Amino acid sequence: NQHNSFLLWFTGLSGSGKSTIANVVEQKLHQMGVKTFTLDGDNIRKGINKDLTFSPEDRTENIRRIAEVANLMVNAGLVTLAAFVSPYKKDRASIRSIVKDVNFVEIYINTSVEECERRDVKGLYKKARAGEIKNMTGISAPYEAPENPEIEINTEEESLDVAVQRIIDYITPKLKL
Ligand code: GGZ
Repeated sequence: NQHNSFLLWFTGLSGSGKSTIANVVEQKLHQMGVKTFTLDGDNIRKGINKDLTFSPEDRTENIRRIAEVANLMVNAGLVTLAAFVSPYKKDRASIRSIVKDVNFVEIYINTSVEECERRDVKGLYKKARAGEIKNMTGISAPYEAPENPEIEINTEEESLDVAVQRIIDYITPKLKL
């Protein structure tokens, strides 16, 4: 099963649904016989990037290292999925230049901060409101929304299944199955 490898980059607020969507996309790709790897906060911020905070400078360094690692994986032939808040436009633009532009698919998980705060899966928004967490994206730190993402998902209007299928439909023609 030969395929072209590329990077699916999921950006959006904490709790927007990035990891959930990425995980289902990955399952579907496996069913299609595609070799994948997913990078997310669990395997990156607890490992290679455990020295980094959520300051603007450290977020930039976080994304730079992830982009370099993702580039190695893409070069090794894996469809690589990455789910990170990645709030800064300039950082996302630099991913695009680290990984070749044609291999980069930016997927904007557009969920309003109101909805993310309502879900508050990890209780982080509550802590941010109480001042226990500083630099919380959407509350006390910026999120610069993508203007021209390859794919935009509005999780408040679109079901998980439909969103996943749209992503699969976008990438299927890029795959040599
Ligand atoms: C944003 C934070 C913060 C702050 C901890 N701001 O929903 P989560 O928990 O699992 O995803 C968030 C994750 C963000 O890490 P990233 O590496 O994706 O961020 S960035 O791309 O901006 O470097 C959230 C948790 O870590 N978290 N504190 N202050 N998210």
